[in-house]
Amino acid sequence: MSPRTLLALNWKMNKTPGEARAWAQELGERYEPAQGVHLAVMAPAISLPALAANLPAGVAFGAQDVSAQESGAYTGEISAAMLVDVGARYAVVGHSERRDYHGETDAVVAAKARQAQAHGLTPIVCVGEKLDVRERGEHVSFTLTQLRGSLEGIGTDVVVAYEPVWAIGTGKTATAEDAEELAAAIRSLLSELYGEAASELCVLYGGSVKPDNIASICGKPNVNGALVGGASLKVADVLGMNDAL
Ligand code: 3PY
Repeated sequence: MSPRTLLALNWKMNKTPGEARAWAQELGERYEPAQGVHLAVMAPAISLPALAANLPAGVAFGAQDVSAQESGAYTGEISAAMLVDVGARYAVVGHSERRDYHGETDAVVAAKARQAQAHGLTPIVCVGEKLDVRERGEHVSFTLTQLRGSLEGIGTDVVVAYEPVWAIGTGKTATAEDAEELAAAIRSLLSELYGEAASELCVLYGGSVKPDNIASICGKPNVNGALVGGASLKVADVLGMNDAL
């Protein structure tokens, strides 16, 4: 059985709680679930209660990060237990913006993913190479090494997002073939780590996904959906992507 399609939205640091509420209400008025497509919104933590109260039934939500710690003297951190308490189902970990701007290593990413899983959240583990790595032809080995380190001690309730850094926020999108090359390599690594369960896991592509390119990228055999940045902010674009899948 192939995994169902996950359309995961990454709002990044956009929308106030009031704007999140209005977005969720607008979605509720216009959203028609697409067969086999699971929609989930990754929002700033402060907006999660607004999503919990206003998203239409069947649409999940999650956080863009989670602490690697259980609780205690970690000023500014948000714990997995806090996210679960507001109804979150997912936590993105290891987005390239956190790896770059907050110095998160593979070991930190794995610790966050373990903490998420320990509380029943599904981590969405992000990996992907920068442009110089791709230009040297080392993108597959780089991404798999990053993934192996980021999955240390992680069980099978996990989603992997391949996001080439050169395609994030640049308007440049990987071709569907580029996405499939890495998704297939990721699936092989998941098979080595998890055996047959790997065929059921979602491998997403992320990086400048929009309504007009999502179908070709997600039409590839090893790509089970997308993690979407800019095009996740307008309900019309989200409906366009949902319908295209
Ligand atoms: C993008 O599409 O820019 C993303 O970073 C999605 O996570």
